[in-house]
Amino acid sequence: MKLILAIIQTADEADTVQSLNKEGFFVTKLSTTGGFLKAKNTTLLIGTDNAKVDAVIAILKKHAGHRMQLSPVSGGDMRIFNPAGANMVEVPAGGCVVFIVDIDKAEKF
Ligand code: 2BA
Repeated sequence: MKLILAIIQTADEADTVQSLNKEGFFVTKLSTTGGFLKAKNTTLLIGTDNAKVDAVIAILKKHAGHRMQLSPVSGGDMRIFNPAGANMVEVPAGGCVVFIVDIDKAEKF
């Protein structure tokens, strides 16, 4: 068994946890703070079988990994035209730091 500790952006928490739960994974959420930037983040604790670690990583990558996403802007040179009518700009989002730890034994009482 493994314990996966995933530090994610709090904005990505809802989608990530919902997707993990939907796939049958148990998750504990901790409200945490980065020691360097002092910004709030979220740490997920996920205990799972060794064979399912890659499935968890795939979900974390999809919902919490580094990506570019469109965000509305009111002006500036970086504006691009969006067919939906709004002025949008691509901004970096997400980011996930993962630690995977061997667990000798896990029990529930
Ligand atoms: P990341 O490396 O993507 O780390 C994002 C957050 O993940 C960190 O927030 C921290 O909460 C956690 N984290 C990352 N690596 C960790 C580790 N080895 N052990 C425990 N927790 C870890 P922050 O500490 O606020 O860092 C925010 C960003 O600032 C980092 O992004 C990195 O780009 C930079 N950074 C952090 N510490 C640094 C340092 N000592 N020197 C230079 N840059 C640093």
